[in-house]
Amino acid sequence: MGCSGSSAVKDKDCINEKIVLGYWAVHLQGQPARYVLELAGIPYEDRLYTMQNRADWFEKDKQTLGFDYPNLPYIIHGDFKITESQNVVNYVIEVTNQQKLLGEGKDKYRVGHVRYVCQEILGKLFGAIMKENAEEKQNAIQNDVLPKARLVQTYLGSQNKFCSELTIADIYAYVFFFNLKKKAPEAYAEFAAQIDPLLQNFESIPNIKKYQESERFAKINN
Ligand SMILES: N[C@@H](CCC(=O)N[C@@H](CS)C(=O)NCC(=O)O)C(=O)O
Repeated sequence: MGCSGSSAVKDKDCINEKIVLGYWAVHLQGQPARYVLELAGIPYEDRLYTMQNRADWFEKDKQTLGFDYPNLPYIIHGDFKITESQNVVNYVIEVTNQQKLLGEGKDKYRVGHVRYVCQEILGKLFGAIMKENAEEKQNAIQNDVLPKARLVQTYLGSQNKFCSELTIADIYAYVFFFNLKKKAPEAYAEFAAQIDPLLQNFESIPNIKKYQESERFAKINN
């Protein structure tokens, strides 16, 4: 269909519509968008797909919801429908007026480094932990994941967030290290002293604390 003119992101047709975020009930590529929505404190529908009911996505919604590029995660906001995880995050940041999460001036691109590197190693971590052979799994974590994770840790230094205010860099780093800690605790051990404060800082934000104690979070806690 292509672009159809420059309608405002928050146009009158969708402003009163509830945002629907569709994604698997896991903490991977769709999780940063959940955190952005939780930080905003607005009601949204967290539409969870599970492996047990994967046909709900692959055989039903993927075919029928009308996406140009059907994939998970997705956003439906009124008639507006988008996919691609980074695109989805950018949309929820803008529509919830949280552009400050992107950083300002050159910080925007420093924040971008952390965001995109963490997204990359999150994907590689997932690939590694799916390996059934224990040695191959360890090698993949050591070679494909940890070198860049160490760069992120060095860049963080002794701070508990990357900039003076919370940014999307903290959210992506949180999601990556949360998974590393949970799925490969032995690999996480070398990061604990420096990264635990970043995890704790994020978890102490009132809206995040409330979310992580809620039924919504429990449902994806696997
Ligand atoms: N480039 C896409 C990749 C999305 C992707 O690989 N999604 C996985 C889950 S993380 C999926 O299961 N998609 C469902 C599908 O392929 O239909 C993005 O960043 O959103």
